Amino acid sequence: MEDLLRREIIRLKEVRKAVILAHNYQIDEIQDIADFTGDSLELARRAADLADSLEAVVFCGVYFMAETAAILNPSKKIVIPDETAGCPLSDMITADDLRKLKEKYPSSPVVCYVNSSAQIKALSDVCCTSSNAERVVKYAASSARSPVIFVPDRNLGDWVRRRTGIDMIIWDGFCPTHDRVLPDEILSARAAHPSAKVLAHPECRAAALDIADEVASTSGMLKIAAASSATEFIIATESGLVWRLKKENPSKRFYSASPKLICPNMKKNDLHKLHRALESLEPEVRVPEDIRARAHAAIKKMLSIDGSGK
Ligand code: CIZ
Repeated sequence: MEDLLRREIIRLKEVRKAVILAHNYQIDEIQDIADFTGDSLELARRAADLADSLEAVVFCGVYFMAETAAILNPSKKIVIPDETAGCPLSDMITADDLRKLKEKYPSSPVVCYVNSSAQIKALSDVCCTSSNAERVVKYAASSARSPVIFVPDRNLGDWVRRRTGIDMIIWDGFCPTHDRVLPDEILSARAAHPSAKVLAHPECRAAALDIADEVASTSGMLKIAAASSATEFIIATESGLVWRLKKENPSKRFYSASPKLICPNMKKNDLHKLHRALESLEPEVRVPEDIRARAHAAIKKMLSIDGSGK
């Protein structure tokens, strides 16, 4: 049955001239059938570089990621298998909240984490990802004398502030999946696997980051795991990445730092919904042109600061 569904997905993909992009946190079956798996920036770049012969992108991730792909590539149809796959972190700040903050600190540059809505990106000077946040904030600070406004993730903002000493006004948002990982859970995982290296995502709390061996984005973790002489790793980020880490490093072992590291929104897309999305090319993700153009400027600014992206 599943095989039939997979074959149908591959057939429809050809018929629709579509490409399937999947985030590193998607379920295993989706990662396996996708044309490309990556973090939100890598996926958005793929979406922006599509061959002219392709007409649609089925974006398997959460809404803001598909929106980022739509911002970068207005000429293609961007479809998401489940449009209710939202991001509580991105919902923790509204455009009004950010407008008020900008009024309060009119000379402060605004840096927004990619986990934000198109409206928030449109109100920001520059966007960042978890791997380039430090570089982007340093750039923003060098271009102004006022503190840098950072939205919406307090843990990533705090991590950058602690690394750089830059004066920052940090919004109090958080990713519920990463924020609930407790240092004690990491310590127990380490006790069970004493030679494992702990890799933690900067969306985790400071107390968890402080006991990690390395703090990295998902693309950073993939690079570290591949290059390291260590053979065991405890992974403090959403569990979907463990699948890809194992696949790309079959001789190494990976353990999730906590059973809580499952994002319910990332797990909403499945093969049936992917099939339906390919069949109907719905639900489509659209961004109004005035917002898209301004959000695009904030993303382009990031790319110019960090030419290599993630
Ligand atoms: O940028 C992304 O895709 C996210 C949300 C996390 C990461 O570190 O890749």
